[in-house]
Amino acid sequence: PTVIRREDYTAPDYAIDSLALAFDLEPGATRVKSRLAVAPAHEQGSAADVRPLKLDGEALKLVSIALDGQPLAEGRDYRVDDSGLTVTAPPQGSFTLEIETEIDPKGNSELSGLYLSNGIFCTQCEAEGFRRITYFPDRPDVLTRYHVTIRGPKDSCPVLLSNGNLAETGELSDGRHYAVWDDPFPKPSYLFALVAGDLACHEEGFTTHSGREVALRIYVEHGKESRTGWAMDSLKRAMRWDETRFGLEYDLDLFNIVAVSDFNMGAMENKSLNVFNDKYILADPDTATDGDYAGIESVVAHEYFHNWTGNRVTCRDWFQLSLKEGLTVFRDQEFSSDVRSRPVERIQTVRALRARQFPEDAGPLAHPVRPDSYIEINNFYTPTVYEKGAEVIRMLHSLLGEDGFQKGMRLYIERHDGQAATCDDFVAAMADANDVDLEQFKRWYSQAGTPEVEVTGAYDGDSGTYEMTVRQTCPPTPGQPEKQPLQIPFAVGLLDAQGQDIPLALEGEDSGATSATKVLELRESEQRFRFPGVPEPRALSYNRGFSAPVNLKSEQSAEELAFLMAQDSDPFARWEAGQRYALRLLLQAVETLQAGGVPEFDTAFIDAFREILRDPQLDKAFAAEALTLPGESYIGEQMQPLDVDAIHRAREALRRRLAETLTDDLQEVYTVNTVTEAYSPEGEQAAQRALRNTALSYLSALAPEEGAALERLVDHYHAADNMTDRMAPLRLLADIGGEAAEATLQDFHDRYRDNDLVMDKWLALQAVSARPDTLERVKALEEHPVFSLSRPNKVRALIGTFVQANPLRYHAADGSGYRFHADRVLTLDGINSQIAARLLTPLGRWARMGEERQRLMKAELERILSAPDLSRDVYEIASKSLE
Ligand code: HT7
Ligand code: ZN
Repeated sequence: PTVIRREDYTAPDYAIDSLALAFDLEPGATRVKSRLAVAPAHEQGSAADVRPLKLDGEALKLVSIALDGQPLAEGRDYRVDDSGLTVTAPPQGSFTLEIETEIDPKGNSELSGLYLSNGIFCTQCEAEGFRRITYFPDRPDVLTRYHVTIRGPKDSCPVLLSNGNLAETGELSDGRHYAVWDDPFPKPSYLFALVAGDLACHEEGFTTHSGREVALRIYVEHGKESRTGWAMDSLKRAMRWDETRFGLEYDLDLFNIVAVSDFNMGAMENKSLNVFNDKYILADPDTATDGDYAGIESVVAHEYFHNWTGNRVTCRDWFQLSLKEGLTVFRDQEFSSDVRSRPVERIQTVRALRARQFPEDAGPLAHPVRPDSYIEINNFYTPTVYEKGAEVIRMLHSLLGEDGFQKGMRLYIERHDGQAATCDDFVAAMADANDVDLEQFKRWYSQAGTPEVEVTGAYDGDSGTYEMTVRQTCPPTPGQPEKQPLQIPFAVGLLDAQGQDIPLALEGEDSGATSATKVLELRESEQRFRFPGVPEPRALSYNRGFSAPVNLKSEQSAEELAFLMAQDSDPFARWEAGQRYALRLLLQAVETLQAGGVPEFDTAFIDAFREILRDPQLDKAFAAEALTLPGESYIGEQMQPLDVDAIHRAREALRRRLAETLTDDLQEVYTVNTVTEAYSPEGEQAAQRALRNTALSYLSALAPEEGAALERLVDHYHAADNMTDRMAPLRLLADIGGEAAEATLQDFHDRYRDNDLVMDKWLALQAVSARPDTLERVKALEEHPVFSLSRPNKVRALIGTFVQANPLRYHAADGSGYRFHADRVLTLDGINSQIAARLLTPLGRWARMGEERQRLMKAELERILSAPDLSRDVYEIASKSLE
């Protein structure tokens, strides 16, 4: 397959000033007529300057093509191949091209282009789905005005939607009707959308800051409308927040959201017609957890925020994807931090970054935030582009401050509104607005790998000076053996013996610059920073707030970590100290278990846990995070070869030790945090549930298979009046197994068998179970009527959960997990190659395993690679995974 390289970018030869599209909807044979107003994008001094017009197209049946009203002849005027259609010798100057194609929405199992989701016509065009609808320059730097006519049956498609404003509706013969939509904003083809079906609508209004009345409509399948309230509320709050914090207002009179049940990702920001996976719209207390509510709030906000960062200013090419995604993730994270608890949001973000992006950056698929090449762009919607991309934006925010960052945003939008821009354009706007040099900072966009930072400190009692030496390195990644130093904002603090922050100013700075947290600017491989006039510190607190996405190499003593865990004024650093301490104990326990011993755990750590449990001042959501041990996958990232059994046993041993020693405190926390008011998904109530369910989890580690602990879980489940409290014990029961667990799982199944989203939870609960027979169970569940390989949510819930979130059973020593995994990837590749490729990535982490597992994993990758008719998507991931 062809490798597309960033350095080969060339501007388009033609502009498409307007596009009229007319759809005649039929499930198996939809006709699409298009009229393109084509104009040369380059000076054409003579006929010799005229270039061929290349249009992308895939899986299309060409019905007719005419230029300025004259039919074209294949061979003479145009040629067609697998990737598109070329008009070989167009006339000089502007012209009109009319094309008719036929497509098959019903047979479109890729869910890219126009497809049917449970009888609803819907589109997904990012990144390259528009070419599966009609022939067109399907690239983000071709911005066009769209005029769309949709004709369809009135009974099955009473709702006909596209982007922009509704211009006209009317009746047709044979029970059909039509709607015409006009989008006044030129847009790239990836933002085109069409939806047609029998949908229920929840409508409310929003008045923008400047007084524009906007109709907000959320469309869902009938019967689901009662679950749209939270999404609507989230949308309104997001719209207001974007006005207040970023000064960005909505620009049309209508904003539509449609939720469908079959969707390749979470949601899509099509101009004024966002299309969502049901999962990120539908919620009520009985069926959605607090986490689901938070997810909906953030994804609804994320897609809305794209209206400015992505749609009004879009990407020049797909290498610039992080320009819109990194920035928009940063914006949705800030929204969540402003409306929820900032420290808890930061902790959860970092947990996710470490679980997904750090492993990617350390593996065979590592790539820069702005990649240099790809075979299939769909493979680059990655944690690196999204989440590390957001960290890069956050570092700019740290370096420039809120005012400086917003100045940069204003300049960026002023310069590039209505354009397709690059990551360099964004950084240039930030630099110019603040009159700073960000050349070195740009390395964050081009250099892959997670940097490592090592800090050592020395105190000179005579002069009262603390000197910090900071070294940075970055490990080699594929194609990048050598790395250069990065510009890193690195936040540090010093704590005195009482746990108070020591006010800090760097040598040479005036006293006005003194602060409790100092953001050091790292630029070289090794730098020294001197803080004069300070008392001897008791502990050093670094990378406060996770100011940079780096790994810390520095060793801190157990005492220092326990002290920071109890005292650090920076909540993130306080949580981090607990994680580092826990990780150290767990890795020691793994070694002990491997040597046949019985692990022991520091009482200082257990005491620190007790302090957290007993601290009434502590935010409960923070306490829940602080009491959660690092997960098995994250522990596994810190060791090589990875021993999944020992890790599981070590973590269980620490959980049990904590539960046994702190039983009374856990019981107390469990009891006092019972929520008695009517359900609300946020605030103190959600925090109480998080803390109470964390306590429940520890208490279940007390001889879980018998007596009181088991009873408590079953009672908790039956007493619950909301999904959060039902899921928490059920997840624990699924690990324990036995009669009580089976009965409760059956109860859950029977109660929710008609709710698609809840059945996904039921599948996932069983796929993540630590029980030895989990793989057999997963295979049995594939036969359940609710499961289908053609439905991405089902695949993710059952197979995705097993291969990504159950290291213990996935890495079974006999290779059965790997074999199952490869089999499903191969079958799925013939159905939906995007989903198959995403599912495949865990096989690429073979280098972390012991010899025998490495051999088994590589053999499966080779088996995949040798299969006939492999998609580009799967080929790229499998071949890179073996390099
Ligand atoms: N910009 C979107 C990314 C996307 C996507 C969404 C749904 C299905 C397929 C997709 N391919 C790419 C979603 C976002 O990041 O906001
Ligand atoms: Zn996005």
